[in-house]
Amino acid sequence: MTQAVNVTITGGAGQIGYALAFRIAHGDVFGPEVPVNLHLLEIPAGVRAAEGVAMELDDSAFPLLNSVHVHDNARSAFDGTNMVAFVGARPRSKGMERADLLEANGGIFGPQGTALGEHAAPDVRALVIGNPANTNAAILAAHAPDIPAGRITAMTRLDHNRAVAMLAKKTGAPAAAITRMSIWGNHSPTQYPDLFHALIDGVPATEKIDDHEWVAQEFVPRVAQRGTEIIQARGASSAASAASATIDHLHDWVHGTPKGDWTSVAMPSDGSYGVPEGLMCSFPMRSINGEWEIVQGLEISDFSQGYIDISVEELKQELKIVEELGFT
Ligand code: NAX
Repeated sequence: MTQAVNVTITGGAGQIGYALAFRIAHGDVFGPEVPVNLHLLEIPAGVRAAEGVAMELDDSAFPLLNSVHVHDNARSAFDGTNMVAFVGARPRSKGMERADLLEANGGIFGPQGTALGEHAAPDVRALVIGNPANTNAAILAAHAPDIPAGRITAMTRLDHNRAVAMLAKKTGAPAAAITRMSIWGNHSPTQYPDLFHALIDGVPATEKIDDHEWVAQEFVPRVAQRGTEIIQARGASSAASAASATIDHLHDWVHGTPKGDWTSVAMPSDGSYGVPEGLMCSFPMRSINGEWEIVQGLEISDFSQGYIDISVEELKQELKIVEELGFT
């Protein structure tokens, strides 16, 4: 057996954490040869519940689960960690302004970024799921300047998977036949799911969907609002699908994206496609040798550019607020 990896989940007792921990313990990220030490970080009020999750993980007798630890402080939770899923965040409460939400989360992701930078293993990979995910990741990165830029990411894989599923339903193709979907911008209602480079069984999706009306009126808004649709039906926000998307992101990061395909990841821009350098923006992304690389050379129509510009503008505004608050 190879050496065990340390994986930390923040918010480990929450709904997403509860679904995610079991998938990681089962070996769904690193594969069947790599044992895992799982670390669950919670706020003090969540520690007892996290202990319950740890008990259930023990009771599952996963062959790959080396150990489970519950933490109430970031320093011990990140000590020697190789991978962190940042799920725990401050949710938006009724009447809360965006600036208040960003401030509350800055108070979480600033100190957690410092702890990550000081205690994580040199090869750490971080994925922020907790909202507002892109800007939380930007705050985290600003507090961990020694971690290479591409090692701190934010999740748009759930949006990506939702877009694949919606195109599959529309065309009658199985989800597995759809490749090269892209999510651009912010993980927020301004995100732009882009099917203009997508393939269905290797054939451009635009040969089946040449209807901009459907894209503008149905596809883009429904992908962006899918989270609300789930809440209305389930009475709770997406959890298993969010955990599954987290697994997909982390799995592809470690093992690479399938040949000929790509996925969507929010990472600091290198200036590609005119997105300001450093902005934590979602792009079509390939994973090669364990590193994310922005897919280059895609032709962006005026139709698509209009959407991308709006989302990038929102990201710039969020960043400006947290800069003014002193978090970056
Ligand atoms: P829950 O409220 O069920 O769980 C969150 C957990 O985090 C709680 O147990 C809480 O005690 C813990 N927590 C809060 N602050 C913490 C801190 N400072 N350190 C450690 N733990 C802390 O929420 P859940 O449904 O699991 O969602 C978690 C986050 O994911 C939310 O911010 C949510 O908005 C976000 N989502 C992001 C998605 C994405 O695609 N990027 C999709 C799903 C989800 O909406």
